[in-house]
Amino acid sequence: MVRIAVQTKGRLNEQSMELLSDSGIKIGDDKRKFLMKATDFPVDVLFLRDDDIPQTVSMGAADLGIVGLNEVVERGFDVEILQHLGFGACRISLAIPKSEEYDGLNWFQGKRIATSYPGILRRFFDEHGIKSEIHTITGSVEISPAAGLADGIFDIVSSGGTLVSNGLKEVEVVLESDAVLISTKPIEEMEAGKQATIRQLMFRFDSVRKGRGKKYLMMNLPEESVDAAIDILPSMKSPTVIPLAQKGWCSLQTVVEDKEQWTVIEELKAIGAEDILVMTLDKVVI
Ligand code: PRT
Ligand code: ZN
Repeated sequence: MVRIAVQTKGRLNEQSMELLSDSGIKIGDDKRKFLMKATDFPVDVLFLRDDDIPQTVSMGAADLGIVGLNEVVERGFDVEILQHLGFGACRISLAIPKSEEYDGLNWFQGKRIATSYPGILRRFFDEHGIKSEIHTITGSVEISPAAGLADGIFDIVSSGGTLVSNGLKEVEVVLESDAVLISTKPIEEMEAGKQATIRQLMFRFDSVRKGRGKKYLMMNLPEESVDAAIDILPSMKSPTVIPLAQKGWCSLQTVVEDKEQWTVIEELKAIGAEDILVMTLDKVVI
């Protein structure tokens, strides 16, 4: 049995559970239980605060964990990063009041910086020879400059909206983060049964991730436009082209990124594509 630690509630919980469920790992939704067994896969899920996941995994109380890279780096426990999971993207950045003129890292010399990530910040400042007072606070770091508690902050930024609404500007990105799958030790060192389950799990996570943000396109196309279509389409290998009963026409099928679907559709229409179908992709198994 492989035990995987997941955030109980918070920003990563929903997407972690969705990833497990899309990977065929179903567990009940009894919110009172902190440990739940999957019904059809040799996995149980341990629910924890995200802060506790790296340590729990490093101690071996869970074999795997899904947690933000920021927590892994901050806590510094000895764990392996097996996979980036492609959600929970954010960065940890230094920010200062927007009225301040910023002329580089030296701005931070001798300043007071509020953060919930003192470990990462201390290392970054040490590497760059910056001596400043780091104030560790949990809770709303972004209000500390306006409250007169700090000159700047070091905090998680996603859209940047929180900084703007607190009169701050982002001046240095120190760490780019997303949710990662961590393990107690390298897979090769695990016992054979666990190893097989973990590899199976990683394969499923990877397939689910590859299917996200993609669409499957099907269209009818004049045969003489196939070369032009291949130039437009950034398909996985090359698009599938099937002759149609109607002479001179074929059916072309391919996969495109969500974000480029409209541009691709417009370009395909311009070279004569008709009856374009856009379908949601569930998984991509390569
Ligand atoms: O209760 P528990 O300890 O488990 O959870 P938590 O409150 O410590 O963490 P939670 O649930 O807020 O975040 C979990 C993880 O989500 C973080 O460790 C990051 O890896 C990731 N993540 C991704 C984020 C954000 N995006 C994010 N935007 N975590 C926090 N934020 C906050 C940020 O602190 C700031 O207050 O959102 C605000 C900034 O957002 P923007 O969009 O205004 O820039
Ligand atoms: Zn936390």
